[in-house]
Amino acid sequence: LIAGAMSFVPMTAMAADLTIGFSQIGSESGWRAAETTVTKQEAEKRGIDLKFADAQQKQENQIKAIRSFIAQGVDAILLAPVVATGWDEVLEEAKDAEIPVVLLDRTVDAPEDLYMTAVTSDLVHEGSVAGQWLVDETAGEKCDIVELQGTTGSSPAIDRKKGFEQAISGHDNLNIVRSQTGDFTRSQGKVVMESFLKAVGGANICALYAHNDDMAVGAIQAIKEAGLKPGEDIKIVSIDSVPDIHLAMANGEANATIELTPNMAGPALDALEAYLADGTMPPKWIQTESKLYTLKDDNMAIYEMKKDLGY
Ligand code: GZL
Repeated sequence: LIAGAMSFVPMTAMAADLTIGFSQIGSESGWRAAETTVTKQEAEKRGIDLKFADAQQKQENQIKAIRSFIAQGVDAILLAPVVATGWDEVLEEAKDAEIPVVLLDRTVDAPEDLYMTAVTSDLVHEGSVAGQWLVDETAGEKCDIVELQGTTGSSPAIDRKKGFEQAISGHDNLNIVRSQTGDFTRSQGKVVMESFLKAVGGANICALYAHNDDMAVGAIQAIKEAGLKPGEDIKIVSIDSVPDIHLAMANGEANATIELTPNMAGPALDALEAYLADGTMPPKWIQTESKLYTLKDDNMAIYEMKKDLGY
Protein backbone atom coordinates (compact mmCIF):
# COMPACT_ATOMS: atom_id res chain seq x y z
CA LEU A 1 0.00 0.00 0.00
CA ILE A 2 1.58 3.34 -0.97
CA ALA A 3 1.91 5.24 2.31
CA GLY A 4 -0.56 8.07 2.47
CA ALA A 5 -2.61 6.70 -0.40
CA MET A 6 -6.14 8.05 -0.12
CA SER A 7 -8.30 5.20 1.15
CA PHE A 8 -11.44 4.95 -0.93
CA VAL A 9 -14.42 5.84 1.23
CA PRO A 10 -17.59 4.72 -0.53
CA MET A 11 -20.20 7.45 -0.40
CA THR A 12 -23.12 6.24 1.68
CA ALA A 13 -26.43 6.65 -0.07
CA MET A 14 -27.05 10.11 1.37
CA ALA A 15 -30.75 10.88 1.58
CA ALA A 16 -31.13 13.99 -0.60
CA ASP A 17 -31.90 16.10 2.51
CA LEU A 18 -35.16 14.32 3.37
CA THR A 19 -37.34 15.80 6.08
CA ILE A 20 -39.39 13.22 8.02
CA GLY A 21 -41.91 13.83 10.80
CA PHE A 22 -42.04 11.33 13.68
CA SER A 23 -45.17 11.24 15.84
CA GLN A 24 -44.00 9.30 18.91
CA ILE A 25 -46.44 8.13 21.60
CA GLY A 26 -44.39 9.36 24.55
CA SER A 27 -41.87 7.78 26.92
CA GLU A 28 -44.18 5.53 28.95
CA SER A 29 -41.63 2.71 29.03
CA GLY A 30 -37.91 2.09 28.84
CA TRP A 31 -38.51 0.35 25.52
CA ARG A 32 -40.21 3.43 24.06
CA ALA A 33 -37.33 5.65 25.21
CA ALA A 34 -34.92 3.29 23.45
CA GLU A 35 -37.02 3.38 20.28
CA THR A 36 -36.81 7.18 20.28
CA THR A 37 -33.03 7.10 20.83
CA VAL A 38 -32.51 4.60 18.02
CA THR A 39 -34.86 6.40 15.62
CA LYS A 40 -32.90 9.64 16.04
CA GLN A 41 -29.63 7.72 15.49
CA GLU A 42 -30.98 5.99 12.37
CA ALA A 43 -32.14 9.34 10.92
CA GLU A 44 -28.79 10.97 11.74
CA LYS A 45 -26.93 8.11 10.01
CA ARG A 46 -28.93 8.78 6.84
CA GLY A 47 -28.62 12.56 6.88
CA ILE A 48 -32.39 12.83 7.39
CA ASP A 49 -33.85 15.91 9.11
CA LEU A 50 -36.16 14.30 11.72
CA LYS A 51 -38.97 16.44 13.15
CA PHE A 52 -39.82 14.79 16.51
CA ALA A 53 -43.18 15.16 18.32
CA ASP A 54 -43.87 13.52 21.74
CA ALA A 55 -47.63 13.08 22.30
CA GLN A 56 -47.55 12.23 26.03
CA GLN A 57 -49.65 9.17 25.13
CA LYS A 58 -52.57 11.27 23.82
CA GLN A 59 -54.01 10.44 20.40
CA GLU A 60 -55.21 14.01 19.86
CA ASN A 61 -51.62 15.21 20.19
CA GLN A 62 -50.50 12.67 17.60
CA ILE A 63 -53.21 13.84 15.20
CA LYS A 64 -52.15 17.48 15.73
CA ALA A 65 -48.52 16.54 15.08
CA ILE A 66 -49.42 14.73 11.84
CA ARG A 67 -51.39 17.79 10.64
CA SER A 68 -48.41 19.97 11.47
CA PHE A 69 -46.09 17.69 9.49
CA ILE A 70 -48.48 17.87 6.52
CA ALA A 71 -48.56 21.67 6.75
CA GLN A 72 -44.74 21.70 6.82
CA GLY A 73 -44.72 19.57 3.68
CA VAL A 74 -42.49 16.82 5.10
CA ASP A 75 -41.36 14.07 2.73
CA ALA A 76 -42.74 11.27 4.94
CA ILE A 77 -44.27 10.55 8.36
CA LEU A 78 -43.37 7.91 10.97
CA LEU A 79 -46.27 7.12 13.33
CA ALA A 80 -46.27 4.94 16.44
CA PRO A 81 -50.07 4.89 16.97
CA VAL A 82 -51.03 4.93 20.67
CA VAL A 83 -54.34 3.18 19.95
CA ALA A 84 -55.59 1.21 16.95
CA THR A 85 -58.68 3.25 16.00
CA GLY A 86 -59.49 6.88 15.08
CA TRP A 87 -56.81 7.45 12.41
CA ASP A 88 -58.75 7.32 9.12
CA GLU A 89 -59.40 11.05 8.76
CA VAL A 90 -55.87 12.28 9.42
CA LEU A 91 -54.31 9.47 7.38
CA GLU A 92 -56.60 10.45 4.49
CA GLU A 93 -55.24 14.01 4.80
CA ALA A 94 -51.66 12.67 4.58
CA LYS A 95 -52.63 10.57 1.55
CA ASP A 96 -54.25 13.58 -0.14
CA ALA A 97 -50.99 15.47 0.47
CA GLU A 98 -49.11 12.49 -1.08
CA ILE A 99 -47.04 12.06 2.09
CA PRO A 100 -46.28 8.38 2.78
CA VAL A 101 -46.91 7.17 6.36
CA VAL A 102 -44.99 4.30 7.98
CA LEU A 103 -46.33 2.75 11.21
CA LEU A 104 -43.83 1.81 13.93
CA ASP A 105 -44.34 -0.92 16.57
CA ARG A 106 -48.13 -0.78 16.61
CA THR A 107 -50.82 -1.15 13.93
CA VAL A 108 -54.05 0.70 13.16
CA ASP A 109 -57.56 -0.48 12.21
CA ALA A 110 -57.63 1.55 9.00
CA PRO A 111 -57.73 0.72 5.27
CA GLU A 112 -54.29 -0.51 4.19
CA ASP A 113 -54.02 2.15 1.48
CA LEU A 114 -53.76 4.78 4.24
CA TYR A 115 -50.24 3.74 5.22
CA MET A 116 -47.27 2.52 3.19
CA THR A 117 -46.07 -0.22 5.57
CA ALA A 118 -46.07 -1.20 9.26
CA VAL A 119 -42.79 -2.18 10.95
CA THR A 120 -43.82 -4.31 13.96
CA SER A 121 -43.16 -7.60 15.68
CA ASP A 122 -45.80 -10.33 15.55
CA LEU A 123 -47.64 -9.17 18.65
CA VAL A 124 -49.95 -12.21 18.80
CA HIS A 125 -46.93 -14.51 18.56
CA GLU A 126 -45.25 -12.69 21.46
CA GLY A 127 -48.30 -13.39 23.62
CA SER A 128 -48.36 -17.03 22.61
CA VAL A 129 -44.64 -17.45 23.35
CA ALA A 130 -45.32 -16.08 26.84
CA GLY A 131 -48.28 -18.42 27.28
CA GLN A 132 -46.38 -21.44 26.01
CA TRP A 133 -43.52 -20.66 28.40
CA LEU A 134 -45.98 -20.76 31.31
CA VAL A 135 -47.55 -24.00 30.02
CA ASP A 136 -44.10 -25.59 30.00
CA GLU A 137 -43.07 -24.04 33.33
CA THR A 138 -46.18 -25.25 35.23
CA ALA A 139 -46.28 -28.71 33.60
CA GLY A 140 -49.92 -29.32 34.46
CA GLU A 141 -49.79 -27.90 37.99
CA LYS A 142 -52.66 -25.56 38.95
CA CYS A 143 -51.61 -21.94 38.39
CA ASP A 144 -53.87 -18.89 38.80
CA ILE A 145 -52.57 -16.01 36.67
CA VAL A 146 -52.94 -12.25 36.95
CA GLU A 147 -52.46 -10.19 33.80
CA LEU A 148 -51.24 -6.60 33.41
CA GLN A 149 -52.52 -5.42 30.05
CA GLY A 150 -50.93 -2.71 27.94
CA THR A 151 -52.65 0.54 26.96
CA THR A 152 -56.36 -0.09 26.42
CA GLY A 153 -57.21 -0.19 22.73
CA SER A 154 -53.59 -0.43 21.56
CA SER A 155 -52.71 -3.21 19.12
CA PRO A 156 -50.08 -4.74 21.47
CA ALA A 157 -52.59 -4.95 24.33
CA ILE A 158 -55.20 -6.57 22.09
CA ASP A 159 -52.82 -8.97 20.32
CA ARG A 160 -50.61 -9.97 23.27
CA LYS A 161 -53.73 -10.87 25.24
CA LYS A 162 -55.08 -12.87 22.30
CA GLY A 163 -51.84 -14.80 21.77
CA PHE A 164 -51.44 -15.63 25.47
CA GLU A 165 -55.03 -16.89 25.75
CA GLN A 166 -54.59 -19.01 22.63
CA ALA A 167 -51.48 -20.66 24.10
CA ILE A 168 -53.03 -21.49 27.50
CA SER A 169 -56.39 -22.60 26.13
CA GLY A 170 -56.88 -26.33 26.62
CA HIS A 171 -54.68 -26.31 29.75
CA ASP A 172 -57.30 -26.33 32.53
CA ASN A 173 -54.61 -25.89 35.20
CA LEU A 174 -53.99 -22.37 33.90
CA ASN A 175 -56.57 -19.66 34.63
CA ILE A 176 -56.40 -15.86 34.34
CA VAL A 177 -58.16 -14.74 37.52
CA ARG A 178 -57.57 -10.97 37.18
CA SER A 179 -56.74 -8.86 34.13
CA GLN A 180 -56.41 -5.08 34.03
CA THR A 181 -54.47 -2.40 32.17
CA GLY A 182 -51.32 -0.96 33.69
CA ASP A 183 -50.91 1.33 30.64
CA PHE A 184 -47.40 -0.03 29.92
CA THR A 185 -45.93 2.00 32.81
CA ARG A 186 -43.93 0.96 35.92
CA SER A 187 -46.01 3.13 38.23
CA GLN A 188 -49.35 1.72 37.05
CA GLY A 189 -47.94 -1.79 36.98
CA LYS A 190 -47.12 -1.43 40.68
CA VAL A 191 -50.50 0.09 41.61
CA VAL A 192 -52.53 -2.53 39.74
CA MET A 193 -50.40 -5.40 41.07
CA GLU A 194 -51.05 -4.09 44.61
CA SER A 195 -54.79 -4.27 43.90
CA PHE A 196 -54.43 -7.82 42.56
CA LEU A 197 -52.54 -8.88 45.69
CA LYS A 198 -55.27 -7.41 47.92
CA ALA A 199 -58.15 -8.87 45.88
CA VAL A 200 -56.80 -12.36 45.28
CA GLY A 201 -54.31 -12.80 48.12
CA GLY A 202 -50.63 -13.18 47.29
CA ALA A 203 -50.62 -16.84 48.28
CA ASN A 204 -53.25 -17.52 45.62
CA ILE A 205 -51.38 -15.89 42.74
CA CYS A 206 -49.07 -18.31 40.96
CA ALA A 207 -47.96 -16.16 37.98
CA LEU A 208 -47.99 -12.69 36.46
CA TYR A 209 -48.18 -12.10 32.72
CA ALA A 210 -47.32 -8.47 31.95
CA HIS A 211 -47.65 -7.11 28.40
CA ASN A 212 -44.36 -5.26 28.91
CA ASP A 213 -41.33 -5.43 31.20
CA ASP A 214 -41.90 -1.99 32.70
CA MET A 215 -45.22 -3.05 34.24
CA ALA A 216 -43.51 -6.24 35.44
CA VAL A 217 -40.75 -4.20 37.12
CA GLY A 218 -43.40 -2.13 38.90
CA ALA A 219 -45.22 -5.31 39.92
CA ILE A 220 -41.99 -6.82 41.31
CA GLN A 221 -41.82 -3.87 43.73
CA ALA A 222 -45.41 -4.49 44.85
CA ILE A 223 -44.78 -8.23 45.30
CA LYS A 224 -41.71 -7.54 47.46
CA GLU A 225 -43.62 -4.99 49.56
CA ALA A 226 -46.25 -7.68 50.14
CA GLY A 227 -43.50 -9.84 51.64
CA LEU A 228 -43.43 -12.30 48.75
CA LYS A 229 -40.57 -13.42 46.51
CA PRO A 230 -41.06 -12.35 42.86
CA GLY A 231 -39.76 -15.00 40.49
CA GLU A 232 -40.34 -17.73 43.10
CA ASP A 233 -43.68 -17.27 44.91
CA ILE A 234 -45.04 -15.56 41.80
CA LYS A 235 -43.56 -16.47 38.40
CA ILE A 236 -43.21 -13.48 36.06
CA VAL A 237 -43.22 -13.44 32.25
CA SER A 238 -43.27 -10.23 30.22
CA ILE A 239 -42.22 -8.71 26.90
CA ASP A 240 -39.62 -6.18 25.61
CA SER A 241 -36.30 -7.50 27.02
CA VAL A 242 -35.34 -4.13 28.54
CA PRO A 243 -32.13 -4.08 30.63
CA ASP A 244 -33.92 -3.93 34.00
CA ILE A 245 -35.90 -7.12 33.41
CA HIS A 246 -32.60 -8.95 32.75
CA LEU A 247 -31.22 -7.50 35.98
CA ALA A 248 -34.32 -8.81 37.78
CA MET A 249 -33.87 -12.20 36.11
CA ALA A 250 -30.19 -12.26 37.10
CA ASN A 251 -31.41 -11.76 40.68
CA GLY A 252 -34.05 -14.49 40.32
CA GLU A 253 -36.86 -11.93 40.62
CA ALA A 254 -38.38 -12.51 37.15
CA ASN A 255 -38.44 -15.58 34.94
CA ALA A 256 -38.84 -14.86 31.23
CA THR A 257 -39.04 -12.05 28.70
CA ILE A 258 -39.55 -11.86 24.95
CA GLU A 259 -37.33 -9.46 23.07
CA LEU A 260 -38.75 -6.59 21.03
CA THR A 261 -36.14 -4.68 19.05
CA PRO A 262 -36.23 -0.91 19.58
CA ASN A 263 -34.90 -0.50 16.04
CA MET A 264 -38.09 -0.25 14.01
CA ALA A 265 -36.80 2.92 12.34
CA GLY A 266 -33.94 1.26 10.45
CA PRO A 267 -36.22 -0.88 8.24
CA ALA A 268 -38.78 1.97 8.11
CA LEU A 269 -36.29 4.56 6.85
CA ASP A 270 -34.77 2.10 4.37
CA ALA A 271 -38.23 1.48 2.92
CA LEU A 272 -39.00 5.20 2.79
CA GLU A 273 -35.68 6.06 1.12
CA ALA A 274 -36.25 3.38 -1.51
CA TYR A 275 -39.80 4.58 -2.15
CA LEU A 276 -38.86 8.25 -2.32
CA ALA A 277 -35.88 7.49 -4.56
CA ASP A 278 -37.58 5.34 -7.19
CA GLY A 279 -41.12 4.43 -6.10
CA THR A 280 -40.17 0.97 -4.78
CA MET A 281 -43.13 -0.17 -2.67
CA PRO A 282 -42.35 -2.27 0.45
CA PRO A 283 -44.62 -5.08 1.73
CA LYS A 284 -47.50 -3.92 3.94
CA TRP A 285 -45.84 -5.53 6.97
CA ILE A 286 -42.13 -5.57 7.78
CA GLN A 287 -41.90 -8.04 10.69
CA THR A 288 -39.21 -7.79 13.38
CA GLU A 289 -37.96 -10.84 15.32
CA SER A 290 -39.10 -12.01 18.76
CA LYS A 291 -36.71 -14.02 20.99
CA LEU A 292 -37.48 -15.70 24.34
CA TYR A 293 -34.99 -15.19 27.18
CA THR A 294 -35.19 -17.27 30.39
CA LEU A 295 -33.10 -17.93 33.49
CA LYS A 296 -30.98 -20.25 31.33
CA ASP A 297 -29.54 -17.16 29.57
CA ASP A 298 -26.67 -15.03 30.90
CA ASN A 299 -28.97 -12.23 32.01
CA MET A 300 -26.24 -10.19 33.69
CA ALA A 301 -24.29 -10.12 30.42
CA ILE A 302 -27.42 -9.12 28.50
CA TYR A 303 -28.10 -6.38 31.07
CA GLU A 304 -24.55 -5.04 30.70
CA MET A 305 -24.83 -5.12 26.90
CA LYS A 306 -28.19 -3.32 26.79
CA LYS A 307 -27.92 -0.86 29.67
CA ASP A 308 -26.29 1.92 27.62
CA LEU A 309 -28.55 1.68 24.56
CA GLY A 310 -30.92 4.48 25.55
CA TYR A 311 -33.59 2.56 27.54
C1 GZL B 1 -45.02 -2.95 21.31
C2 GZL B 1 -44.91 -1.50 21.79
C3 GZL B 1 -45.11 -1.43 23.28
C4 GZL B 1 -43.94 -1.94 24.11
C5 GZL B 1 -44.13 -1.14 25.37
O1 GZL B 1 -44.76 -3.04 19.93
O2 GZL B 1 -45.88 -0.70 21.13
O3 GZL B 1 -45.29 -0.06 23.66
O4 GZL B 1 -43.99 -3.33 24.34
C6 GZL B 1 -44.45 0.23 24.80
O5 GZL B 1 -43.00 -1.11 26.22
O6 GZL B 1 -45.12 1.02 25.73
